[in-house]
Amino acid sequence: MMLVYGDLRSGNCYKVKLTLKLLGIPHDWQHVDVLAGECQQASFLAINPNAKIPALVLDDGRVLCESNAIIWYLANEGALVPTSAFAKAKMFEWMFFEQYSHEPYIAVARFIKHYQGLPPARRAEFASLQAGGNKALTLMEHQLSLSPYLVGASLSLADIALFAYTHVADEGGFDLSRYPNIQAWCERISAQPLFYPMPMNE
Ligand SMILES: N[C@@H](CCC(=O)N[C@@H](CS)C(=O)NCC(=O)O)C(=O)O
Repeated sequence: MMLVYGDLRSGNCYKVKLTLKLLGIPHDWQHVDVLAGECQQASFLAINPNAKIPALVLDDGRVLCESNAIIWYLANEGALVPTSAFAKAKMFEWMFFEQYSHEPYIAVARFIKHYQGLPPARRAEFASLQAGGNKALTLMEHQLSLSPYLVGASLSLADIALFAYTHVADEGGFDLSRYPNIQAWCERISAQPLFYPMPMNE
């Protein structure tokens, strides 16, 4: 059975769990406590020398890292992947956007505020992340005023990748009440029959 190394407090790991659950894929999950520094331990570095979770280990021992590569592998051209070449490319556009223009602001602000308790030494950095995070949310809000999901009428990996940190963006100081279309989209995703919620406030 495939094995995922991850910590469900991390949006990057949670998106892997959510994809597995939505697709009903049997798997084992090995908790790696990112806050306790377990990614830096030799036993984990043997799996991912980049010292980051999530990491997926297949039955034959092959390892796949990077959350969006993992969910792409898991989805395997199935229900969470659009069929036309252009729509598929739009899905990847949003997934690359997530890693470069969304996660570096929203996930980091969340870490500083929610997990580090906004220490004085990081307050200026925290404040500087707000503009980038709100820009990303504004772009999503616009797209979601045009279509129920980020790529048209159906749930895709783009939604899963961006839902992971967006739905807990308030923990990073972002006011989601400013983004009604994002809020409605979060509710739409949470209403999926096989939806799996992120464990909260751990
Ligand atoms: N681009 C990577 C980012 C992975 C990443 O940054 N993971 C964090 C947790 S969210 C991590 O493992 N950090 C290791 C550490 O802080 O020691 C992905 O999408 O998988």
